[in-house]
Amino acid sequence: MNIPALPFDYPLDLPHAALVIIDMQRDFIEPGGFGATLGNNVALLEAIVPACQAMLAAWRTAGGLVVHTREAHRPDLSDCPPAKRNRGNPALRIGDLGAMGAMGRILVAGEPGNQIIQALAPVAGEIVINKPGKGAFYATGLHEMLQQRGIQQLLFMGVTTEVCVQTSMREANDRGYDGPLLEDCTESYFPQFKAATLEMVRAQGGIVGWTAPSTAVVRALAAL
Ligand code: TIU
Repeated sequence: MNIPALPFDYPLDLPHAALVIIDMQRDFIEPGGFGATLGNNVALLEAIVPACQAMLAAWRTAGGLVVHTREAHRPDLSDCPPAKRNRGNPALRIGDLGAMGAMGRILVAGEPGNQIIQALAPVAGEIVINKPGKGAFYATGLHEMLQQRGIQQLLFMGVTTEVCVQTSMREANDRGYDGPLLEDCTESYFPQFKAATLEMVRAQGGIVGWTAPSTAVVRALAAL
């Protein structure tokens, strides 16, 4: 199945492919969460949710494997080094109680803000991983889970484009996976960073991977 993509068409092999949804959690998408406390406009990120829903629905209908990640630390923060915690707003660090309190402790597993948004909630049979780093492969066992299932291709979506999505895509590339970044299903708090990331992923003949609109994948899946 050829997906129209850049820098050239992508040969999708559905039984060996997984859709990886990076960190579509309340912390980043909803007001009062970690993203907002860093001073970001979370409405930018919320705008991709309908496209993500359509892509996820089409992928599920086609029977593709889905991986959801959450940026999440243990409650004792033993997996959050000072190099990560001592960043951003000094009054609101990872592990602190968020601004309004309703989202719970920032980027801590099990807290309300750490849940994947309702619109993209995982269903039975899908892989859900908590990741302590920006990349989905660091300290998660994801590579082994994908190897057990014979997965070789990864389609990426989620937030934020230049931080956790790009890091995960580069980690995947080094581990032998390839695939497209779905350009309308990823977003950054900085539109220029999203644009630059799309460019750098597909530059130099696809040095990191491909970029494609999710509608191209949805159309190809519908024609199966
Ligand atoms: N998931 C992810 O990208 N984590 C971040 O902290 N991103 C920011 O852009 N801050």
